[in-house]
Amino acid sequence: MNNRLTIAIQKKGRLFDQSTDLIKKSGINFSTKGDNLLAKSNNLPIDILFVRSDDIPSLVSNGDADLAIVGENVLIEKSLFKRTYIEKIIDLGFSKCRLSFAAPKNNKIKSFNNMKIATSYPNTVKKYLKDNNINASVTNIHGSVELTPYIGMSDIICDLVSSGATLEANNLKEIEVILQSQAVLIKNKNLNNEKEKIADKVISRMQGVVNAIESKYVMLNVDASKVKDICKLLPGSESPTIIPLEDSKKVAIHALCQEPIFWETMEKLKAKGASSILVMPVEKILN
Ligand code: PRT
Repeated sequence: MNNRLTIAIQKKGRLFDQSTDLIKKSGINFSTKGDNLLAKSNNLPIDILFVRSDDIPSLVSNGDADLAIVGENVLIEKSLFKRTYIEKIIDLGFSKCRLSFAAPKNNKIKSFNNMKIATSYPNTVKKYLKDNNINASVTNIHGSVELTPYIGMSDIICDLVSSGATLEANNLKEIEVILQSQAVLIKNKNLNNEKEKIADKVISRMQGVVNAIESKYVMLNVDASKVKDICKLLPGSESPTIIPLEDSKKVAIHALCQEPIFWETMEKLKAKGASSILVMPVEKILN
């Protein structure tokens, strides 16, 4: 039996660069040549499969891929109204977007009842309509959703939005968000023991990379009498290290902060008497 773990990622598109980056930062070495659909890792029993996002949920549910990175919007759309064998494991924090209803700017929408809605996410939209007792018709269209109100195909659309520039360019206004999405790591629920062990290693490493993204290592000096005040200001730090300094009234505080450090936080630290405040990036964390 082949016990190499298969990780499916998007072949090309918005998720590709950050998915390959995450895999490489997790210590899985592989190289791709041209249009190859499969890459074999040379340091772990892992194969990377390059596929279309749309196909990822069914590949994982059927066990043709063991782990995968996909937009949560696609996962939800493809998993609604059917039984799947997929587990969501990690919110990866990139490719954030939202699925929203939008209408031509001059259209004053009071209710979605009896509207014609065009979308590439028919299952998600139908579920939303059902949950909210709205009676409307849904047309599935794969591209150029924004054009459909102008050719009479729809009254409103439901599409992904990130900056809002596409809606703006098409003279559409966002009316209501029905789903927030980001890239997620998913896993087949029925892996054998051998694959489960490799998957655990990959998941823990990927979690370590994701944890490190917002984390910072903070170092500063302060009067020993101010340690408590300063520690209260360090966001998401469990137990800072306190180090004596040559000047016996002072100590150095070193802390791993698992939340972002903004300028405002540094300014507050300074106001409480901290000096030489250094904020450094963290590459990986293994908890
Ligand atoms: O791989 P496959 O070809 O099957 O999928 P795809 O064509 O959907 O790929 P791609 O690369 O377009 O999108 C992959 C994933 O990126 C999506 O499933 C989302 O999870 C995520 N993502 C994040 C987005 C966006 N942001 C996004 N803005 N996907 C699409 N868009 C489109 C949106 O459809 C609209 O046309 O960008 C336009 C709106 O962007 P703004 O910035 O103008 O608002």
